[in-house]
Amino acid sequence: MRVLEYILRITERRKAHFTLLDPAELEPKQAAELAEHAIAGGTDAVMVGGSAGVDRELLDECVRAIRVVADEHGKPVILFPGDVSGISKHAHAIFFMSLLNSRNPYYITGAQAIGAHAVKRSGIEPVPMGYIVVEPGGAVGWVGDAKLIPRSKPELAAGYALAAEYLGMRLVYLEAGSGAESPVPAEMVRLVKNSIGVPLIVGGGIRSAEDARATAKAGADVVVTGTAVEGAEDAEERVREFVRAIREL
Ligand code: 1GP
Repeated sequence: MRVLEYILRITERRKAHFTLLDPAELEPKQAAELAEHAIAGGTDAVMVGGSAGVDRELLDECVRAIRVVADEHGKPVILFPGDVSGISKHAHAIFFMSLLNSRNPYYITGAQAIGAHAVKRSGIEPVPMGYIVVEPGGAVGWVGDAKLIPRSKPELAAGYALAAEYLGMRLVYLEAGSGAESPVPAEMVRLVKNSIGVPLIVGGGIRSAEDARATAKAGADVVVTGTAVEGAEDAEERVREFVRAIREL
C-alpha cells in the first residue's frame, strides 16, 4: 500500500501517532532500537529527519536500520527532510514538503526543485505536504527562515493551511519546533482543522499524554513526538501512553 493511502485510511477512522527520530542525534543501532520500541508501543509510522544537516551516509545507515524493523511490523518509514541532504532511497516515502511561511524561497520551492530528481530516481513515494511553523519555532524556524505564526493568531495559520490544500498538498503539518516549551495552541489546531479537508499533522513540544490528548482533541489527525520518545527511559511505555491518550478520543 502506498504511504499516503495508509495515512488517509487510518486518519479516516481514528487518530494516529507518528514517532520522529533525528539521525543527527542517534546512532543507527540506537535509532533502530527506538523504532522497535515505538512500534511495540503502537506508533503508526516512523519519521526520520531534522533541521540540522546530516551526513548522507549516516542517514542511509540510519534509515536502513530502521527500515528492517519497520518492515517486520508493516509500518512505514517516512523521511522528514530539512533540506536536500535528507533524501534516502531506503525509506518508503518522503514528506515532500514546502515551508509555506518561510521568507526564503529556497525552503518553499528551491530545495524541492534541487531534490526532485533525486526523489524520482530513488523510487520512494513523495507525499505532498504543506509545512507551517508557529512560534517559538525552534531550530527549524531559524534554519528555515520562517516568518513565525504568532501563537495568538490562529487565523494566519488557517490561511496558510487552506492555501496548502488549494495548492494540491495532501497533508498539512503545524509545527511549534522540536523541543518547544509548549505545543501548538489548541485554539490554533482547532481553527486550522475546521478550515481544511485534508489530514492535519501537529508536532513540536508535545511531552505528555495530556499534551497529546489536548492536541488530538482540538483536531490533529496525527500527533508527532520526537524529543519525548528519544529522551524516554522506557520509550515503548512512553509511546504507549501517547497512543492510549489519543485513541480514547
Ligand atoms: C519536530 O514536530 C516534531 O519537527 C517533533 O517535536 O521533538 O518536540 O516532539 P518534538
